[in-house]
Amino acid sequence: MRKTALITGITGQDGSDLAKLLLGKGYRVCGAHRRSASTNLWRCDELGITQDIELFDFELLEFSNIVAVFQQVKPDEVYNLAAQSFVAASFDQPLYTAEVDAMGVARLLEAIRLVNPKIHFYQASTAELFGKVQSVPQTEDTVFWPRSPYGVAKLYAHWITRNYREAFDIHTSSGILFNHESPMRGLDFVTRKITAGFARISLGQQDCIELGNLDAQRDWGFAGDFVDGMWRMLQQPEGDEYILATGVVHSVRRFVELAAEAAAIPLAWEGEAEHTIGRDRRSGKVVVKVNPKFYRPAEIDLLVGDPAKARTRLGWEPTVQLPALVQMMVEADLRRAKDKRIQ
Ligand code: NAP
Ligand code: F7E
Repeated sequence: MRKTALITGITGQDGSDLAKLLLGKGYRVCGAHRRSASTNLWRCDELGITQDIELFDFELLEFSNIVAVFQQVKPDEVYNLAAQSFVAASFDQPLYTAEVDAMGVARLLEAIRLVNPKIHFYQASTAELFGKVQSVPQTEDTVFWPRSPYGVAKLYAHWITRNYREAFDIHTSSGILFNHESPMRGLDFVTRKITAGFARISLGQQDCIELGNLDAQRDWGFAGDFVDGMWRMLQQPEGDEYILATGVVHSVRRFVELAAEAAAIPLAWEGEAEHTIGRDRRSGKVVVKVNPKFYRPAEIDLLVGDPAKARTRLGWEPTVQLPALVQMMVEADLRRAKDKRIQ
């Protein structure tokens, strides 16, 4: 029988990518999005799937709204991808972040308990739980030490998801996902800020990219691989927790170099720390500079995951390495910049 999936955060990077994957598998896909005067479905539009999704007004802060949507949709699987997902913003809006990213998940789980405890539930956990990392690489057994209000809120969500599995026997899973990117990434995040920046610079639409900590190191994978891992988790006989990661780490500085190369801008670094700049060797213009306003009150220096459990139990493999990912993102942003439609 045709399965029904409800995806919260359908307007986001992962929500739109997962919707495409599930439509390809024959699912009825229902997308939950925040009501607004002008809902922005550009990602679903670009993927050519907007007409194939049933859309529902949905707000994680409103319990009765969540229950009503569950009753209407009657989902077999719920993927909770909605969140205030920008770590830097969580330092300025910690209470709002907790309401959405922590209590929002408790509301969803309560709604499942009330409406249909047979629903399979996916929670978007995060490598941010590891924060000040206590071992390298991080596994499902590594001790958590979140470093931002976002990470702390997601830690509550992670534990309440496990608790509903243990206490109420609900099929809940958490994917502890390391950073994953694609041409659909939001412009606030460092990868897309860099690829969109170099695309615009190469077309004369922008002068310079201002960045924060160039020495932060991340395990960046491809979002398309990661949404496939989410689906695999909900097909298992039992709910569980899995790391999805590539196991390979690069610095923000290295990401900048790869993106400059993909945009055919020869880059030369000068200076150190907050005085670091990157020049276009041909023109001598400064195209990258550090602005301490992008430093975080508490930083995570290094995240790198070990996806062995997902590999063994789910048969999951990351397929895209960073240079190819950067190339894909820069090419997409060059196409968009030519049409002046970067968003
Ligand atoms: P994203 O692009 O920022 O998308 C977040 C989605 O959540 C958007 O559709 C947003 O809607 C929606 N949303 C925000 N607040 C909401 C609320 N109060 N009620 C209903 N919807 C709300 O994030 P993403 O990169 O796709 O990530 C998906 C999930 O995975 C998030 O939970 C994120 O925290 C988590 N995660 C992401 C990564 C990563 O590297 N991408 C890694 C680990 C975990 P609007 O369009 O209305 O803003
Ligand atoms: O920062 C440094 C910044 O904002 C990555 C979210 O999807 O992944 C993401 O969180 C690193 C940090 O991602 C700038 O300080 C330097 O060290 O791209 P980001 P994030 O904070 O790792 C996790 C797993 C999630 O769960 C989150 O939802 O890059 N950095 N300069 C900068 N970061 C930004 N945003 N902007 C800069 O100018």
